[in-house]
Amino acid sequence: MNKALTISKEDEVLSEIQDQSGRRNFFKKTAAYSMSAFAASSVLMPVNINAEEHNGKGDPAILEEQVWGTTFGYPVTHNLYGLPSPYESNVTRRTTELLSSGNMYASIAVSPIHELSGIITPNGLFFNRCHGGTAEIDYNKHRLMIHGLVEKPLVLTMDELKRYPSVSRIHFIECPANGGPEWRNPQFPSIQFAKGFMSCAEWTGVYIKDILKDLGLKPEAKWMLAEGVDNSHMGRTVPIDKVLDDAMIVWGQNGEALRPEQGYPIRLLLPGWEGNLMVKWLGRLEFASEPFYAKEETAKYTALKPSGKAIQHFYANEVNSVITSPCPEKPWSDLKKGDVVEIEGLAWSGMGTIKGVDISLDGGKNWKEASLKGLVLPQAWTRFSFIYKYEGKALFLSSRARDDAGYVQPSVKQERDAVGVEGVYHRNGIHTWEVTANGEVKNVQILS
Ligand SMILES: Nc1nc2c(c(=O)[nH]1)N[C@H]1C(S)=C(S)[C@@H](COP(=O)(O)O)O[C@H]1N2
Ligand SMILES: [Mo]
Repeated sequence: MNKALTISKEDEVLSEIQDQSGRRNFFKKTAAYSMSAFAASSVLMPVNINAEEHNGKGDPAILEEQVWGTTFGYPVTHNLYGLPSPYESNVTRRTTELLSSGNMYASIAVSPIHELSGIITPNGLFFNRCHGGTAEIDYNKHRLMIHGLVEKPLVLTMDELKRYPSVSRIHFIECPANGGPEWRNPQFPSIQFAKGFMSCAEWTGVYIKDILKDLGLKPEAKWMLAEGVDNSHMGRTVPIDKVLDDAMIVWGQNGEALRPEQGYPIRLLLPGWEGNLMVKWLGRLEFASEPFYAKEETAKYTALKPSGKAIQHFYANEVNSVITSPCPEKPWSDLKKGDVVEIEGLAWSGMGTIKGVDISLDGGKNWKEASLKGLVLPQAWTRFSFIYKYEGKALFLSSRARDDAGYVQPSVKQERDAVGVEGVYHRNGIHTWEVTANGEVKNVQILS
């Protein structure tokens, strides 16, 4: 019997996966803290703010009248759909042939996660992973078909779908290949390429369980196929317990309609699970008693084990974190010894809510707890902060997140010992930046 068919609960799905890989249970242990090491900073004066220095040099930015103070600005008729300041024009998604399978249609544009504040990714910067280009769908010609093992199959227009009472939830989406090119070695001197296969937004839509109340799910229905109408016709099968728990069909992204890049007019949202499962340009949901074994869950998106066998259904993205400041794009080159600086980063877990994040300055020998700031929500980005007095010395700066499901981010060594280096997906080993004595930041991996 197919093992997957015996799975009845999300928890069991997860623990089964963990048992199969021998990986998660291994890491499910309480972190041992070493509170020794470094003293907390007492000064909170931000760096490079020195009124005397500015005035003394006769800073024209203060002393001279600027053109924007003496002329009218744009009329309100300008930019009726607002755009960022031209001075922010370097803040964009980025792409490289290294991450493409031969063309820019089956490719990825990664998010500048180091340029973001808070936990929401603006729609124009949300990462875009597509396998057949970004479909531009005519809202009026799009339908959602729901069929298979339901009493009353249904085809909905988008207006009809939106008559369901809506809910809004903040969740990250992460491609399970985030960091995947770097299983063996760091490849990118960049946080955007090394960790930017993810973003976080407020999504608005309807729970599938609410639609199913009208349709009457047959008891034999154990799996749901979600299929896109884009050129890739991406299809993935979702176990029914996730569908009946928190799976959503969403049409809203940060207060406006989904962007074409995110699946306009609708996509599937499965909080915390692999981005690949969250089918964009969603056209069809089919309920069945068995998984569909779609291309993306046979040829790809499986987890290779050191034995050479692969785990086929592997869903949640595990607890993870990265320091976003400093990073290669945001070095510490202008810091002087004694400057106080905020180390900031993002933590997330597909298994639950972030409980804490620890920071190490010595590549994982000693750890100290960072503080979580702003909203701390399940399956959402969580921002962490650590105030640090710069000593002008080289550092190995790492972050280690913990979630309320009891998981702790593994070291790179633990991860390699458990799953080898042949994989593409689900890297969550502790990420380290080397900060050189002159403040440059390099992408490194600590193997011990
Ligand atoms: N229909 C369709 N859905 C899709 C894809 C696709 O190519 N076609 N790409 C998937 C992958 S691999 C990921 S990681 C997420 C990325 O979501 P985003 O582009 O909104 O960031 O969408 C998923 N859904
Ligand atoms: Mo993906």
